[in-house]
Amino acid sequence: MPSIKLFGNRFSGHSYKVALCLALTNTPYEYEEISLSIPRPQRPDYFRKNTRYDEVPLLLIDGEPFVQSNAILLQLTQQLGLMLDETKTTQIYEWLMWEQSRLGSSLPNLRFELKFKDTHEPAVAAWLQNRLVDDLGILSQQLDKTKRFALGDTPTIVDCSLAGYLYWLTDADMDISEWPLVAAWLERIKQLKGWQHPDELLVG
Ligand SMILES: N[C@@H](CCC(=O)N[C@@H](CS)C(=O)NCC(=O)O)C(=O)O
Repeated sequence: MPSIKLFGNRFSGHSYKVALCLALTNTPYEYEEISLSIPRPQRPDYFRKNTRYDEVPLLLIDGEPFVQSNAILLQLTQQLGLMLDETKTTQIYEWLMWEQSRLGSSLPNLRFELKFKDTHEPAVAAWLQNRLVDDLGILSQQLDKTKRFALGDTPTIVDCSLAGYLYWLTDADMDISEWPLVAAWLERIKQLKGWQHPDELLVG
């Protein structure tokens, strides 16, 4: 097994996606918290020199750097065989792209707006909330078809990606019970061996 090191942050669902994949596959890794309250230029040199975008997550596999959460998940499945499902490659790419442009954008930004910013922009929050409602509708439709996990009977990296921020939905002032299929799917992921809530998994 190669040496794996994850740099993340406890408030980052993008970091959680990667940590969740490693946890669900019982893959040993080292974790280091990067404080995002420190200005970017002052973050540790060994972190900055490996991140093109100055963002977490960063994953080192035998010292080789990988960035962008969904690209990291693809690397974990392709290079290390974690949660591998070669029959679903096209759908995996499709849903990872959708996640980045929709759910992985609307929810973290709404959460940031409502939980972390000192002053709120009601119009921005309303716009993000509308998008998030649409996104949870799309995810519900998919789960209605597949019944158990995002792409079928077994979990894939797509489940890790889509679930990235959803255990924090209350931070965005939304109630998961309004999307029962999504709530049941999150509960199903929760029952998988190795699952931990992001507040526990990302403590560093
Ligand atoms: N598209 C990126 C987004 C990563 C991202 O937005 N990371 C945030 C934390 S969740 C970050 O590191 N921001 C840098 C900062 O706050 O200075 C991914 O999926 O990895």
